[in-house]
Amino acid sequence: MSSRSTFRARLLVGLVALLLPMALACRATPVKTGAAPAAPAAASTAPQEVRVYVTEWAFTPDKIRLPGGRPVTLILENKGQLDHDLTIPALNVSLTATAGRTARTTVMADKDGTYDAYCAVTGHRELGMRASASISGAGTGHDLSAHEAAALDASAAQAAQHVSHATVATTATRGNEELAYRLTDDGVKVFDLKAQHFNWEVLPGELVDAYGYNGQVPGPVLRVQEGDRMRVNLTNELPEPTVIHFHGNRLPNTMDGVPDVTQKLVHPGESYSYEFVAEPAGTFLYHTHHNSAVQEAKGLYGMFLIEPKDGPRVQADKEIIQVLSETGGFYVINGKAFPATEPITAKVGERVLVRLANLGQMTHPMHAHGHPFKIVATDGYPVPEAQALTKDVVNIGPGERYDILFELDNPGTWVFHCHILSHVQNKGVEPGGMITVFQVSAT
Ligand SMILES: [Cu+2]
Repeated sequence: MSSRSTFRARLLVGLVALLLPMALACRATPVKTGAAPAAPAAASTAPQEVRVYVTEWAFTPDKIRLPGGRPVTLILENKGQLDHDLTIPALNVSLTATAGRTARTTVMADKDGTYDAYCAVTGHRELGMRASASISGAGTGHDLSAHEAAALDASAAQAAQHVSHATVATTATRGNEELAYRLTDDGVKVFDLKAQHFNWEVLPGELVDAYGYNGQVPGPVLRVQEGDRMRVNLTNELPEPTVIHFHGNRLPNTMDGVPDVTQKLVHPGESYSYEFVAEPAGTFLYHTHHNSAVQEAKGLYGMFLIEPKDGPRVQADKEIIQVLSETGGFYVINGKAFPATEPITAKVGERVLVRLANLGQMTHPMHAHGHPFKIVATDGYPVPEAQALTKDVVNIGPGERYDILFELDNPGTWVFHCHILSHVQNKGVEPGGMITVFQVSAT
């Protein structure tokens, strides 16, 4: 080292010592941002900000670079739907950012090296939330060159762009939105469905050619009460004819939606109305019944829920809908492949009802970690309590529905997934596909 840089290093170390007695007294111990120096004269000893983005199930960047020998403010920005932390044992860092929030801490990084970093929330490390933190320049009072600072900024900016893109992808497009109805003067609940052709994002940046109702895969949820008179207006905006079949519920033959058997095809630009009394109560479906192997696989399906008129059959704190399918070469739950599938969050002591439906063309053995579940309804029909099987795998075939009830008593990050292991891949890469993270918090 040249005498000039040695002198500069000593000067910087001296300045740090002068301005940061607390930080130096507890080296490698996080100090509150408030304790960081507000020293306009010493730009190089102001904490260097290092921003890390976190989402399910990754840190960006996953190779975190920290300048050594000076205070560093670590900023953890959580763009995900679950709480996460950034834990770096070697630096005594344990920084928690709740979903959608940002947290920060200032540390002195004074030992060169590369250290393990991860999310310490139970199960998250195992799901791939690992990173490394590299410190360089410790002991020299090394201040980042303009070039290094610019490189760090650029990588943070790139990370920001990357993560915000992912966030848009996983939250801006969702299926299963509950469809509002209009009530006519004579008490008919009217729903409007448009069959449309669009691109659907199954994974961040991964668009598949889709057909769907009202721009969604699965289409919007139709929820009514047993005994309601309902009308569904279908408008065909597809480049080909279509129809709707209501699947599982009782209805007049003329409303069954089978082309050339009960009705004529609805051609592009045409509309057709289905009207019937909703019965019985249960978990039912609606889907196309024309050119089905193409149209249904592209996403022309949705949930049709008829609630019992005398209140729910099963008391649950939370209802989750999961529609399985294979779309555009991806194995999807509610139109998304893991890690874009929506996590289920609940607390110990809660009861979670999952309405599981299969609108794909394959059978999927869905397996729950951590908790068994009770099968409380099959194809919409209630299972008498004495016959309700307790299982941790339910094999669901095309067109079937199972209502399964979890009684949560085991905190942790569990997964609920298809046990055909090529179905938990995205085009051959594991993990992906039909996996949902089931986050059970202790309180
Ligand atoms: Cu499967």
